[in-house]
Amino acid sequence: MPQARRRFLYLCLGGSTTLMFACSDDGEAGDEGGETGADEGGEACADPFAGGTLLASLSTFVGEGQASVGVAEGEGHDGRLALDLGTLDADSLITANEDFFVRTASPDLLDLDQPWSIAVEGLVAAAAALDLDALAALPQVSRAVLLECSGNGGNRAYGLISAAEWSGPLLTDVLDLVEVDPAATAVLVEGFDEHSHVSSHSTPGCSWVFRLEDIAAAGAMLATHMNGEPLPPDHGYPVRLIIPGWYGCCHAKWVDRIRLVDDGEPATSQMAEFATRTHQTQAHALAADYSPAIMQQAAMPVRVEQWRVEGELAYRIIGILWGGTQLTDALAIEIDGVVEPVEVCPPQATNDTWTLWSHTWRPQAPGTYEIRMRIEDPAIPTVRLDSGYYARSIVIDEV
Ligand SMILES: Nc1nc2c(c(=O)[nH]1)N[C@H]1C(S)=C(S)[C@@H](COP(=O)(O)O)O[C@H]1N2
Ligand SMILES: [Mo]
Repeated sequence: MPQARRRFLYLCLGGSTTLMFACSDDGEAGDEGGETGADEGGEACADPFAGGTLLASLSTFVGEGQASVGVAEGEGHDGRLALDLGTLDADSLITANEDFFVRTASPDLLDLDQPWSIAVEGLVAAAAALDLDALAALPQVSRAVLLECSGNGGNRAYGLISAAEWSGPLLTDVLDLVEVDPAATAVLVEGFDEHSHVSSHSTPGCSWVFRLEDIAAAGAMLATHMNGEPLPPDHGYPVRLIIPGWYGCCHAKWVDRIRLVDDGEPATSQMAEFATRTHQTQAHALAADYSPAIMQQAAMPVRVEQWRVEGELAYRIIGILWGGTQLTDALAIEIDGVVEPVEVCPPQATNDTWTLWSHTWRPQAPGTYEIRMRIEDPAIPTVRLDSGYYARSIVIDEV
């Protein structure tokens, strides 16, 4: 069986309902069009390294820090764990719960001895307290969704990014349990954040204001499960917000308050703290002036493999493509100023989570090479990508 076909099957077997739907959708498209789909996947994704030998795998990029990569550090508000992206493969595109990046570990002042309750207040006919049974009684949805911290960077080898399958009720269904005042235009979702150890360098607290139409369009959910397990403590047990496509800072963990508000609502301190990193034009005073904190389409290499194929050395650059709001086949790679298209196979099938790609490379001389990705489609915004934010450099010793 060609390797590409195996990879495609791995993707389908990833344990995700959404991915399985994506696969069967692809299959149907293939049946109709006769071009793509699982059966033809092997041919479509020819493997230029078939029969070759993998000699080495380089995943240390020049000038990057390894802080908390694969090893949890700090506690409470300073608790961090970064995912080791160098090991990412087609069968680990859903991150295991214990490997999923952590930004803020479980608050030690969280009282889980009391039954959990979410206060729903503000512009509602009557304030309510929702317990976990009320959430469990609603229709449950499951969705593979990638989270990236808006502060993800080279200091942690870009490891503040991971994907999991989240399950729970839609936030819109939760709001239907209360009588929302017609004057309400937005909803503030807040998570518990009382730590006995207070961070020296970032503001504790996690609340964000979302327009009602944005939570409906994104399919925001109050997740109680992660990869089929109750949420782990560091990921928001017992309930967190998941708003597919938005930066991590919007996904409040340990959600205990939901407030219906109007356009006069001030921005929260997190909205101000993350204004630059979520690409706002400024830290606006009013929440209504913030644009949705969505992750634009982005891509970067995660490792460079050295192969011997038919007696020759060749390199295979493996990377990820994530974010964005529409599918693209316009990925391109720029190595020291030379741009080439990247054929992503199997192609990007969702913007909810990441897609792996690989690219064959034959550097002409040993040296340090900068790798930058591009999306060659002017209709797709890529402000962060184009700024060079995800450019990574690798040392090649042998050609
Ligand atoms: N209550 C609470 N929720 C929070 C945070 C926080 O500090 N407190 N951090 C946010 C940020 S900045 C990110 S990137 C994500 C990370 O989610 P994870 O730790 O499950 O990966 O959680 C968000 N939710
Ligand atoms: Mo974040």
